[in-house]
Amino acid sequence: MSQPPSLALLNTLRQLLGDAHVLTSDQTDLSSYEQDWRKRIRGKALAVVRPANTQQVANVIKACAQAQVSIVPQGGNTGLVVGSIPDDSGAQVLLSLQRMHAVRAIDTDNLTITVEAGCVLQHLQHAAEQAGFLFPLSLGAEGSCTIGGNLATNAGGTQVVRYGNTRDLCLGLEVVTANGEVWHGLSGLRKDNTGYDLRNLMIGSEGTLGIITAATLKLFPMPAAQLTAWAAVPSVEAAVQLLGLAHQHLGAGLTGFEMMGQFALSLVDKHYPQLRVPLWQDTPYCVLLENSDSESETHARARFEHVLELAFNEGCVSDAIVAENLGQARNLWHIRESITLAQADEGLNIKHDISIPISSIPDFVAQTDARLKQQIPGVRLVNFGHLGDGNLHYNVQAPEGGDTAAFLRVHEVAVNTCVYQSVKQFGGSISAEHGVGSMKVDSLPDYKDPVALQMMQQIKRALDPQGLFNPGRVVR
Ligand code: FAD
Ligand code: 2HG
Ligand code: ZN
Repeated sequence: MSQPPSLALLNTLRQLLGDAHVLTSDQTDLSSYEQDWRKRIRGKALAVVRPANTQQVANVIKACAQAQVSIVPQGGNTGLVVGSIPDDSGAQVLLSLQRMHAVRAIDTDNLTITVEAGCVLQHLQHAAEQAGFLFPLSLGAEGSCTIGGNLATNAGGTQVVRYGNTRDLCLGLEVVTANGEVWHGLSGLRKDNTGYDLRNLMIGSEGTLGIITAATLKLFPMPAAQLTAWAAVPSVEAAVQLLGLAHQHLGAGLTGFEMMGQFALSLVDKHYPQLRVPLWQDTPYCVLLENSDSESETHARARFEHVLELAFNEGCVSDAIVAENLGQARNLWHIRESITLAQADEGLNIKHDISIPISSIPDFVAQTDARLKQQIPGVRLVNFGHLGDGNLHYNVQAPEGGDTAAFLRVHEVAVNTCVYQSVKQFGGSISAEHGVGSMKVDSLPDYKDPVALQMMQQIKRALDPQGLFNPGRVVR
């Protein structure tokens, strides 16, 4: 008697990878693979497979393609749009890249590093640092997210104002295609106009077009000094004005510009009082600025103080501190990076990751705040993010003391519609850096140019005709 197809596939996968690297729920607790980071959704995989090298990934894809079983790639599972967990069918294979974490090469003359997709971002940063260079991608989840996941989502983070998104940091990719072939695109070239840009097509495709197995990335010189300042600003307009001054007077030295609303900071103060959030009580917004200098700390400090002095005189800063040492600077960044956790501690909430032309952000915030406050009396807005990139995390928390689950049930759809309509009005995007995943896939037709969406669907069909790579994510 022949085996059921799923059992036959499991046996093939075990032959390809060894029993220890094909995990099933009858033997292993798979919750860390099957549940999203926010613990809002739990799927069920046929199996979690953990290949050790590119050839094994290719073999897994071929076996799954033959069995017509779909595949969900996963790195650190820190994504915030539910794109890296299986659906609840129990029929999908979850492909974890975590065992593929090697640094393959560093070329100090070409200023490049080549790493495998499962390399954790923080390890990559350390490897670059040990070689005397900077790999500038930085985000709150860097201790567990992987470079493969960063590339697949085109992650942003806190250095984009100077160095760009993950896409801007990548020169070459190695990718396994939907029929199990390997595209050897690990070029360290800064110029290559030999046709369509497949690298940039794969970046940001969230596992729907190919499995990224390795990447060649740009390295940068280490700055001689990095200074961090924390400024109280009287309004969003003032924060935008401060950004203009910082661009004008720090030039390429401006490497970070984050804005944080008073309520967002009050949550950090409430849940992590040991972090001692400065200046938040008497101001609607605070700004975190970073100045990287290729000369010296004295030079950096003088330039920073000059900008802040101008800002005081123009009235766009009411108070400010410049970190005296690395420990203080780290603490200020730690406060910024703790908002997500503090918000989770406060209870279930609605997240938005939006971008708007920077010039329109003050009006966007004023109008959307007013609409939401009218729609839901007592609603609490957790507004923070990468103002230097025009990217806000315009998150929405239930009124104090309310039933948070009921809040989501009753208000989530209407809140999303209100925020997205406002984003549309101001010419923005409903996903700036986190991606589409399954959370935003049904909203895309309302907010994306229809011709662009059609081309995306055509590309998906061309590169993954069986629809086996992360189905139901990004495009339907
Ligand atoms: P996963 O979550 O495992 O996967 C994300 C997506 O990529 C999924 O669609 C998955 O299928 C696909 N994928 C993963 N690996 C591969 C691969 N090798 N090949 C093909 N597809 C693959 N994001 C930002 O942009 N900026 C931030 O500032 C930021 N801060 C965060 C802070 C916190 C506390 C948390 C929890 C998350 C934050 N994120 C941020 C979101 C998240 O960390 C990023 O999206 C990150 O890039 C995901 O990496 P990962 O390895 O965890 O990917
Ligand atoms: C950040 O910038 C992340 O800290 C997470 O992108 C945003 O928690 C969020 O909404
Ligand atoms: Zn962010």
